[in-house]
Amino acid sequence: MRLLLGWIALVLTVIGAVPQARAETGYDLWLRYRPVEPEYRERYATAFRYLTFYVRSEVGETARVALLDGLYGMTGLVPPPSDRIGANTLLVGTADNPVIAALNLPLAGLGREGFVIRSLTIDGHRVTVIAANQEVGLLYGVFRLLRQIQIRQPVDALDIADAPKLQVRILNHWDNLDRYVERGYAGQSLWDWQKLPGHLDPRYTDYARANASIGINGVVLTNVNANAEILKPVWLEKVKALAGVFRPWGIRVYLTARFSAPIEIGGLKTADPLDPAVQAWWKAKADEIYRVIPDFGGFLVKANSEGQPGPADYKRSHAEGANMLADALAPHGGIVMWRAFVYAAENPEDRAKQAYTEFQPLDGKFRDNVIVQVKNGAVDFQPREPFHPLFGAMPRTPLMMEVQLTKEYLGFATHLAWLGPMWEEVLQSDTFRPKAGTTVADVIDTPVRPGAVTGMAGVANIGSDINWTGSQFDQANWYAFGRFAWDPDSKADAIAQDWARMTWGGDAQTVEAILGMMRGSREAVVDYMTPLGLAHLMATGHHYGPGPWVSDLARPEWNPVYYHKADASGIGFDRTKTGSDALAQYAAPLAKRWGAPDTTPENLLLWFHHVSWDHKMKSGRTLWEELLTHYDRGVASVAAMQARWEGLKDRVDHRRWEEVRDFLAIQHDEAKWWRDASIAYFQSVSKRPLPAGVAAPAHDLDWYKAIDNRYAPGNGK
Ligand code: BDP
Repeated sequence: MRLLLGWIALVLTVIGAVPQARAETGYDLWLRYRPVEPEYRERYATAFRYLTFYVRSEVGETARVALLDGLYGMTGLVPPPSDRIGANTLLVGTADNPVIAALNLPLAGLGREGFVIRSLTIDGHRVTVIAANQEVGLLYGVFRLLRQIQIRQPVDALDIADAPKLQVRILNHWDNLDRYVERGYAGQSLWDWQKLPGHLDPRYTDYARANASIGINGVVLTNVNANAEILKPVWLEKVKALAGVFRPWGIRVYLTARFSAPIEIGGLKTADPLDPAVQAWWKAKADEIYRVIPDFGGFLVKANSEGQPGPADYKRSHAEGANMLADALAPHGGIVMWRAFVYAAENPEDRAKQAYTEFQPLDGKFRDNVIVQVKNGAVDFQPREPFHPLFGAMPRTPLMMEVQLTKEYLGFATHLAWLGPMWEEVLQSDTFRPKAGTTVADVIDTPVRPGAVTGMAGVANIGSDINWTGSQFDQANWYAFGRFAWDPDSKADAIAQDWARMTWGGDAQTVEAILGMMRGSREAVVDYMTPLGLAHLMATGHHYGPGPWVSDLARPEWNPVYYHKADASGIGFDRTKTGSDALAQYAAPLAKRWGAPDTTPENLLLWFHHVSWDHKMKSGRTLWEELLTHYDRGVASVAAMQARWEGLKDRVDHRRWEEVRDFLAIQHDEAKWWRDASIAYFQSVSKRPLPAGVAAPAHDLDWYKAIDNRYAPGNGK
């Protein structure tokens, strides 16, 4: 017995001594709010000893509770409410409150969602103020103040004024009504439609809180490959229930609109956008939606792409289709996000060109409440693509950028790939339109006319998994999306730093190691999957693993061989004048720079050029050797991440640590799989030997070709 008690005591001591050992699942995301270290506790507890929070509405109340929740978690104290402003008061309120108004804070230019956080002296007392024009601004201000504490910043000389640069900061959920998530690697859809509206899963609130904490203010609930059912009354009641949970967090709901809905659920014979009966049907539908959900955000539409119905079915343009829906929503203040991700299986034009060809001539033809949603690159969410040529090419049309958080083409949830650098790379690309120095970020955050809608969309990576995103590190991509949508000029590294500290704890050594892993992780994926500007070499359908040899699919552009065009002479897609001339869709200085192999950045070389296997690279190696170097570097980078993570074993709670360790091991195996399969295939085409020191693939090409992963998750249905 004594021995047993001794053991219990020992175990308790150990647990007490190593608080990191407590199992965490990742459910708390970057909002862990663990107690701050003793040396910080006094500082934060003192600064916010009392709270004066002027609440006017549901959103204000949400902000107040979120604040108390965070402060309590981190300092162990709940500041008592106080109606007189004395020393160490945290004062929170909107500009229409006389106490706030009297402070003359610079709120004028900050709009609905902006806020000011300031350290002030009022009547000789040190006070901290969070002020905003609307209560939703207070919500964002509260999360910003909490972040200061989470990352252990001083709070005694605060002077922050901030507002989002984009209006619509929205997640696109590719969620089907049966809870299957297209390209989802994190379990089922969060939306438990069958139990809605009767049961509101508390997770909806946790989800909304996480979004609000990073400024996301819109959610498209349904898949772009749309189902008209969602527009039926019984489903709208379910949507209303979700909208009710999200509203206090400043979030609006949107739906995808299936273009053929008037036929499928309306009993009409046509969905022709110029047909008065069709127009009347959509108007009535919009009126009905707004009766149920007065602050409904609007529609997201994928039309005439990958088999979806659309205006072209009636020989109408995308503008005619979008405008018809826009007119139905306009009286209620709703918007249409019309996707430019358009390519048709019947169209022989280079797939990278089709969106521009179709949309650029429509510049200026869309209603004011239409925003065209453009993917970051011209093909399809590849590990690396040059920015989409439509950015800067439609100066009279609002454009929003769409990025993919869910890693369909970057190894699913088990590959650690921090996407911040990819988004920063695209956003900071110079479009040269209308002049040098106009970045993609400038294009999307400068309204095309005063008040014109702006935005950014992220294809969600969120599902029912306990850790939300399928892996701990994919939470960083959700987090980063919010931060970039708030400020497209953000720096990925600064975001990673905040995320790492909030998610894994404040200790500098841990954060540095995690940042070291994150920084190079996207490039590692590029290296072992699609180096030097290659793209779309993934296996058919599910896109899990390599399939560069695939050449037997019905349409040319479904086949990886279409994208790499490797033959005995060389490899790469000629998009110059001698080839598809997709380059002509970019501004002249870029077309010129990228028009010759020598002036094209090597990381885009094979996107634009078909070059010989013996082409001399800057390193002095031939292209063939360079390709091999990249494959090896990719695998080595994953091994380096594993080594770093090993070093964090006792610094990170065990459950999350083990999950990451296991996923890195999977990633390492799969990086080798990519490397070996790619080398085996390209060697069969290039007929070049492997230089000394480059390991031969573990198996022959047929072995890789025979791999069948037909049940890999997330495949489109
Ligand atoms: C592709 C996905 C497909 C989506 C499509 C889209 O494979 O599942 O429906 O994008 O964005 O990359 O519409």
